[in-house]
Amino acid sequence: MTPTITAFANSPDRGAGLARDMRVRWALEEVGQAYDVQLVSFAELKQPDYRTLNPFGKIPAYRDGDLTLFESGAIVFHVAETHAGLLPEDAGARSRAIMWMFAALSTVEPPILDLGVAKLVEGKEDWAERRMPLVKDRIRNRLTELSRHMGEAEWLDGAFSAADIIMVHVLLRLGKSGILDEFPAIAAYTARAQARPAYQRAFAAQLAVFTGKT
Ligand code: GTB
Repeated sequence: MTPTITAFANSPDRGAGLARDMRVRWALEEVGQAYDVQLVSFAELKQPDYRTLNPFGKIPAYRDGDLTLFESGAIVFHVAETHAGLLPEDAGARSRAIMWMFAALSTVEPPILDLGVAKLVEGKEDWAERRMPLVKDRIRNRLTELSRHMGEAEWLDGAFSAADIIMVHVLLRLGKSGILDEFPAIAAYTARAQARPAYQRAFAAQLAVFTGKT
């Protein structure tokens, strides 16, 4: 059976690959699993029908036969568990890859998301400018720690894994902030990941949704 994922019909990032369907597309491309895409509008996301897929009314959701999943991390994990190539065979290495997926989502992603909140939600508050250095420094602290861990390593822990998909996609959300450039080893890590054919295919597929509408 071909799984179906949900994605924005009109992504606010205009095809920059920052919305979270990109992680799932990338994982599916890495393992060579074909997939269908259900494009949804912001209004549809909040309808009762869509909330049967994701109670929180967000993309991505994933359906395969009787199984429905939401949360991009859980979906990527499921893809990695049910296909060869994205989780190590060795039990310890596999647990560490799963640990890194959690680290990406619960330790590295929150301060990066906060930058978006600081700009888009709080940007007009009279205290926004004063808060911004704190927000950026929290990201820099995480990236300093991540950089120290990685050194010159190619991937987070040995071979490329589902954890690298999640981590790199989390880091790419820093976009044009310039913060990634302050960490050459991490910038090289994200560039290495973006050069993977599976990333390129996933990126092209989500970009085509945007260009197809213009
Ligand atoms: N924790 C969930 C997961 O990982 O799946 C979070 C899912 C989520 O936040 N989805 C967002 C969504 O559906 C899209 S990815 N939002 C619609 C809504 O809440 O109504 C977040 C996102 C949105 C836009 C950009 N962008 O324009 O650059 C980047 C990322």
